[in-house]
Amino acid sequence: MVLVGLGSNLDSPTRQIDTAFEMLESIPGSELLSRSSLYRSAPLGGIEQPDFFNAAASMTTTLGARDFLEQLQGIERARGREPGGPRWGPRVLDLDLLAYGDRTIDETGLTVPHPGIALRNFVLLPLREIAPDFDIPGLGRVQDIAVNESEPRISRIA
Ligand code: A4P
Ligand code: MG
Repeated sequence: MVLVGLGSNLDSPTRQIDTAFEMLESIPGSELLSRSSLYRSAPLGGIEQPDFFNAAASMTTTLGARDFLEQLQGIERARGREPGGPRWGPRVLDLDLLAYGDRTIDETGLTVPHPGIALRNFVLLPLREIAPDFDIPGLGRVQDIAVNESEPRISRIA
């Protein structure tokens, strides 16, 4: 199973997330298993920008991790994501490969599990809905990873 994090804070974010789920369904050799609710949260990272909308998906794929990430990046581009832009800055669509089965990968341009998982409620809360028993390499079961009490506000909206 692979886990994907979705985020958007520009250009009708809720519509961006809906469209992104549809586009995930069309990745070759892959199947969308489940999608989480949508969450709205304050931006993390200190840049002044609109609230983010986040969600997560669980999928299966026959693609390798790098090919799968390239598919995610292709979807980001197709949605008009501009290359460059500040780290943690605003974006039309951000798709992160959160986990790829039980694999641990640390290569240029590909770190799996995604290093932000345990630090971010906007990742953890949607993941708890769709994959509570999933064992994230190095972190353990999703439902056992503590939420970050000091992180800014987050609410489930749909
Ligand atoms: N990359 C390496 N591993 C991965 C992976 N597992 N998944 C590389 C996705 N990408 C991976 O990504 C930069 C590079 O990371 C890519 O070229 C890829 O090869 P990016 O998405 O272009 O850069 P980024 O998003 O600016 O950086 P980063 O560190 O991925 O930031 P995040 O984690 O995406 O954070 N606040 C709220 N509330 N909600 C959010 O969703 N998102 C961000 C962006 C900031 N604050 C937020 C949110
Ligand atoms: Mg990213």
